[in-house]
Amino acid sequence: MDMKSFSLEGKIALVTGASYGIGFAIASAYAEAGAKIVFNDINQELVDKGMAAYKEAGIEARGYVCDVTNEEQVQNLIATIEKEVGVIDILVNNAGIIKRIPMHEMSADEFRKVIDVDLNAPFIMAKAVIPSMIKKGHGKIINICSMMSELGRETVSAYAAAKGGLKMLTRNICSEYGEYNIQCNGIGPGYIATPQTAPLREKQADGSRHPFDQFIIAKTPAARWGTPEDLQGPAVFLASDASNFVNGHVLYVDGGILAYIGKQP
Ligand code: NAP
Ligand code: GCO
Repeated sequence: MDMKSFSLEGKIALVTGASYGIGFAIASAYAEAGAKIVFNDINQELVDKGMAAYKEAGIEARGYVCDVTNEEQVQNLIATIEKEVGVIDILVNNAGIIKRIPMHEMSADEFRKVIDVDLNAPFIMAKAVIPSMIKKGHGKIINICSMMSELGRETVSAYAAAKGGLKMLTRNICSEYGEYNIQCNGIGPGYIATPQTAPLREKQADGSRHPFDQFIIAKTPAARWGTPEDLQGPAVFLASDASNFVNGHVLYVDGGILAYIGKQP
């Protein structure tokens, strides 16, 4: 086997919402594998924070302000990247939000907002890059899904609805564009230690672990939270030629959560 098929040398990768956390870790791995990195975030402050972090890691990245839910801004972003950097080979739909509110207390606007960022935006982004990918003769689209693409839990109805929908959008992009040599796959991270999950790991007043923290450790055969770095190898694989016949798949990177019934009492 030619190990060069795992290389991203010469590829252009756009990772959304990649100033920190999972997106930053994935983009950093892509840079190490040889890709040129482009990222966006919701405001200038976050883009500046991201630019400083990439610089510190020795990565030459380009950052743009763009709200992924705004189709006009997204179309402008893609046109600018094509002009300033080139046609995008790899798109990672990473930007996301969560609202933890019991469903019967959630307003329809709050529900819509989550669906907008976590489901409508990946559609808007993918729609914007696919025409150039078709012309170029290949493309990789990677949607960051979730445990909630498969499982429910209290307070995350909108997030679960969006991430379940994102799994099906992944399969549909595969179905519709596979013939153009475009592969669309998902990554389903387990519980990963990032600012998004910080409230679930906060220490209790007496210094003990948050009950949700204990619950996740018990629910994960690996007996730990994941790190953004745990997602790097799978993300490089799905962006590289080594996965050219992998399409419409969600690769769960969860320390075994989905395989496990839970600790017996
Ligand atoms: P995150 O807080 O979800 O970071 C995502 C980034 O996207 C942030 O910089 C965020 O900005 C940005 N963003 C939000 N709305 C945006 C918009 N409309 N346009 C552009 N950018 C926007 O952190 P994360 O934990 O690294 O999560 C990354 C992805 O992985 C998300 O899709 C998340 O759902 C998914 N995920 C996370 C976990 C986990 O355990 N952490 C597990 C499974 C899946 P702000 O900082 O202003 O919000
Ligand atoms: C939650 C968490 C999760 C994770 C992740 C799991 O409140 O349950 O935030 O939804 O972030 O998406 O894969």
